[in-house]
Formats: sequence, C-alpha cells, structure tokens
Amino acid sequence: PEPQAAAAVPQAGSESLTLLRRVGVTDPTSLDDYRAIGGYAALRRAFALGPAGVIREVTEANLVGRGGAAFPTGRKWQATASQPDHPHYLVCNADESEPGTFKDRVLMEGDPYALIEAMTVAGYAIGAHKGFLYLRGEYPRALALLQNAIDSARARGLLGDDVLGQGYAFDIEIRRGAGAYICGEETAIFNSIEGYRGEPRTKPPFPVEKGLFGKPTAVNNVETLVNVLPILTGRTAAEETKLFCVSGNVDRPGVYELPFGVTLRELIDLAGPPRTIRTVLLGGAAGSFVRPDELDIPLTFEGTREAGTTLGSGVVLVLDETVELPRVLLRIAEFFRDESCGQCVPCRVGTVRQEEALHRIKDRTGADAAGDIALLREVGRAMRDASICGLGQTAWNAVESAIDRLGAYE
Ligand code: L3W
Ligand code: SF4
Repeated sequence: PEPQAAAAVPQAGSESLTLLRRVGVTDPTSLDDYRAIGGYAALRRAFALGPAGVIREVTEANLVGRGGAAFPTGRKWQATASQPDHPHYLVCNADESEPGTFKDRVLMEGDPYALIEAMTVAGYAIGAHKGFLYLRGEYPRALALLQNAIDSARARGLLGDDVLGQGYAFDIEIRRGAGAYICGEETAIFNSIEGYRGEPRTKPPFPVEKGLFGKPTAVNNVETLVNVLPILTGRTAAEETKLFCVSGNVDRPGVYELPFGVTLRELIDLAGPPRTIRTVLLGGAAGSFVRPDELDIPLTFEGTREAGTTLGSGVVLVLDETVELPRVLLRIAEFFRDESCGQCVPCRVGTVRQEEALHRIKDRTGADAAGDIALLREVGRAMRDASICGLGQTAWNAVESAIDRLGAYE
C-alpha cells in the first residue's frame, strides 16, 4: 500500500466505500491482488449478459456522467452501439484538469485495474475493439501504474485478441495530454489523438455518431466508468455514491466517497471546517460560489441545479474569512484566458475582457465597479450564448455567482 494514496482518501479502510474500497488498501501493481478481492467479476458478468444486457443494466441503474455534465451513460452507450458505421471507439477521458479536481487521479493511482476492467466492459457494450485512455500529462504516476495494468492484463488474456476466452478482441492505448485544459473537452481529445491541435469541434454531430476518426465513439470520464463495475456486481440504486474533492481551508482535504444527497454542510463537517466559512466554490472554476447560509444544499445533480449551482466534477473548495475574493476571481479569470484555445471570438476575446475588468475592479483604476460589472455581464452573456464549447460557455459562471450571491464587490 502507498501511504500517498491513503492520505488522499481520509476515509481509507471504511466499510462504506464502494469506488474507493481498494484504494490505499491493495497493491495497485498486482493483478493477483485485484482478482483476489473481486476483480474481473464484472467483466465475467458482462459476458454472461451480452452487450445489450450490459447497456440495459447501466440504463436501469440511471448512471450519469461524472465529468460534470451528468449525461445518462446508458443512453450514450446505446446510441454508440446502434450506429451502423464501424469501427466504434471508446475513449476514457482521464485528462482531469478542472481546478480543484483530483478524484480520477486517486482512482487511477490507487486502483488502476478497475479502470482497465471497466473500459473493457464499456468497449464490449458499445461494440468497440479499441479503447484510448487519454491521460492528463501531469500524472506520471498514474501513467506508470496504468501501463503496468494494461501490460499485465494483456499478458493474462484479459486484453487482446480473445478476452477471457470469450472471442471478444479489445485493447487499450494510453495517449498523454500535454498540459492544455481544453484537451479535456471531448472533441478536442479526438483532435489531439488524431495528431491535430487540441481544438473542440462543433456539436452536433455528437461523438456517438461522429467521434474519433469520424467514427461512432463513446467518451466517458474515469469515475463514470468505474461505477459500472459495482452496477454489474449488484449494487442497488440506494448504494450509489459520488466522489467529492474537498480542498481549501479544511483540516482533512482529500477525496470523499459519500451517497448522493448528503448535504454540503455534512461533507465539510467530515473534512474539518474552518471557524468561519466565507464561501464554498462548488463544481470547479466552471461552477459557482455559494454562501455560508446555503450549506444545506443536498449534493445531487438535481439538488444543486435547483439551488442555482452545479455539482460539476465534484469540487468543494472551502474558503474562510481570510480569503481575498477579488484575487480569487482574478485568478479564475486568468485561468480561462490562459486556457481558451482561441478558436472562437466570444471566448478568445471575452476571457481577456473579463480578466481586464476584474483587474480594474481589484485595483480600482479606470472605470468604477458598477460600469465594469455591467461590462462583465455583457461579455459573460456573449460568452455563454455564443461560444463553441463548455470552456467559453462557463467561463463567467464563477465570477457571476460571486457578484450575485456573495456581493463580491459591494
Ligand atoms: C448524444 C445528444 N450525446 C449531449 C453527450 C456529449 C457529452 C455529454 C455531455 O461537458 C461539463 C460541464 C462542466 N446525443 C447529446 C449527447 N451528449 N447531448 O453528453 O455533454 P455536454 O455538452 O452537456 O457537456 P460537455 O461539454 O461534455 C461540460 C465540465 O464539463 N467542465 C469541466 C470538466 C472537467 C473535468 C475534469 O477535470 N475531470 O470533468 C467544464 O465545463 O462541469 O458541465 O459526452 O457528447 N443529443
Ligand atoms: Fe476554444 Fe473557447 Fe471557443 Fe472553446 S469556447 S472552442 S476554448 S475559443
């Protein structure tokens, strides 16, 4: 066991864990250990069910994507599987780059075989024979562990021409990102794998129809895929969990696995809250700030949406009363300006204008705050309505929430 992995999971060893059950407890380099505690039972069950049966179970379990957008996984798989065009591809989006997000890293470093097994199940369900694992370039440890897992699985007939002797061929290739946040956007991943600049494509057509190399492709986040294993081995809907990445001013930062519906307050209490909470950034840089009197929000995709915020990729960044909000907002704006791929005007220009306005407000130079806030709203609306991809569409979310919910500049 790696102490590093255990530290990242404050609940390590707890009976209540499903997705993190093995993290910090078993040796991530040992296929034998993985199989000894239930590994590859889900793939065997998948072969017994057949592709349509797997998709049915995933659909009935109401699994939704864990990258932030919560799209139903069963629907995505069904749409890919039913395309007449071939080959079909599976892409695992492991380019975890959302600020404050580190759950996929913990899964990949602590339980790499689970992801390899889950990708094999997904590939089988959608009729793919090749899966690409698009990994964040700054995760060298995950790379080594995943490559070891792929190689040893292949050597034991769990990948390759005849997986588990079932006549199904599937293999996995790792591709590394090179440091660009935008390459986590699903269609930018396709361009990156194909050898082009990592720029998003317009949607539709959706990847399920025209994805990697123009072929039907299912793109799934790491946590989404890993959820398929307990679904196939009998987890009930009531036992479904979510990974939360808790950071900032708490005593025990790390990845927490909890049932959906736990409140923000309960989660922060587990992590050891500061004396006074000024705000919590929920959902990442593309998410929104919430007030200390809003901590009873239930952490479900619907609950957070109804409260006018988002669960996103599970970011919970806790900030105490010492936080300098204008500086945090400026940092977020710098991030989006840096990471915009520059392909479309609203985002390329809007992220620069947003940063400039936040600079002026912070330094109180140039126009007064009211004028700059009006400008921010106008630029924000243009980015949200007219950008090609999620980056530009959400680049104003956090700033808007700080102005409207927190009164950041009052
Ligand atoms: C078939 C349709 N497929 C939608 C598919 C689509 C995609 C998925 C979600 O991510 C989130 C945002 C932030 N037929 C379909 C269809 N799909 N309609 O469903 O699609 P979409 O467009 O709603 O979202 P998206 O662009 O995939 C946006 C989050 O991502 N984000 C950053 C995330 C960062 C991480 C990380 O670091 N791990 O996740 C930034 O915006 O929360 O909700 O597959 O093809 N009719
Ligand atoms: Fe690139 Fe931004 Fe346009 Fe997305 S919204 S395609 S990141 S310029």
